[in-house]
Amino acid sequence: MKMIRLSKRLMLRLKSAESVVAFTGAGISAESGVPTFRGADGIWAKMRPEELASMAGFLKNPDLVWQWYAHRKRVIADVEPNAGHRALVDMERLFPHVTVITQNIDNLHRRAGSSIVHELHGNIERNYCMKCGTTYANEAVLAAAGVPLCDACGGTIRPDVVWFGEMLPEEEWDRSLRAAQSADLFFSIGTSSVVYPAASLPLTAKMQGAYLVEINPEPTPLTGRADEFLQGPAGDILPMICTCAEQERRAMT
Ligand code: BV8
Ligand code: ZN
Repeated sequence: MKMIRLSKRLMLRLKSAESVVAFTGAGISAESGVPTFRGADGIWAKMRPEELASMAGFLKNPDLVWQWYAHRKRVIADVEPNAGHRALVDMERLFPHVTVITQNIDNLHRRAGSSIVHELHGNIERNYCMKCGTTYANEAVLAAAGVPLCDACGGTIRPDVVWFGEMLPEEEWDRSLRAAQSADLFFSIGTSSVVYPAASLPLTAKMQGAYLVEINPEPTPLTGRADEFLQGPAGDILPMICTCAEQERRAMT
């Protein structure tokens, strides 16, 4: 594991921070075995997001879209949270307020034990009828051959995720915006920062005075605006940040 040096400014923020936000994308789940979107082996390498993760795509070919979500549901059911997810849980021991804002639909932050998780793009473990709203767990929809239909009204069931062109869940968005606006320290972790409005949150936080740290093995459109860029895998860097924060904050007591 490549040693990463944290700047004096970050050490000072780790010592004094009250409210910390961790904003995550597919990269934090890569080390669990969940393919990213735009990575080389990424899902999108083979298909265009708009085609599958959109109402137009679903109406055009519901079978293909359901096969794709059924595949991702099975992949995600077989993986476990990794050291990166666990480090964000550990942060709750070190800082008074820790908020996870995620673009991931894989439920791994909840499974790791994070207390406050705002899912901006939904959750692949939830499904609902587009006609009457009845909700369904994965067991029920994965048992169906082809496109699952609602027992109550015969309507078509869809995964409870946000498709391109769809609004984000209002409450999750409002809470995420408030958390970003009151953060002392904002980590942008494992995201290519290209999908909006989610990608606007890091700069919203910075404009409100947060110290903005990006964690990613590759630079992104955000890198030039971040206060600090820690280049490497989240599963290595986040536990290291927890160790440093513990030392800095212990020195305080
Ligand atoms: C909306 C759920 C409005 C479904 C998802 C032009 C300009 C700006 C915006 C737009 C535009 N044209 C269209 C838009 C809007 C569009 C958008 O932003 N498009 C982009 C592509 C330009 N946004 C929308 O449509 C949003 N809705 O705008 O509604 C509206 C207004 C009025 C009325 C009605 C509507 C909805 C967007 C949500 C779509 N749903 N997911 C599903 O998953 O199936 S988006 C999905 O893709 C993810 O949730 C995530 O947000 C995104 C993928 O990005 P990342 O998670 O960052 O993953 P990626 O693979 O790209 O990057 C991984 C990174 O990790 C890499 O940088 C890699 O280096 C790094 N990494 C790899 N390994 C590691 C690592 N990092 C750390 N550790 C490692 N080990
Ligand atoms: Zn129904």
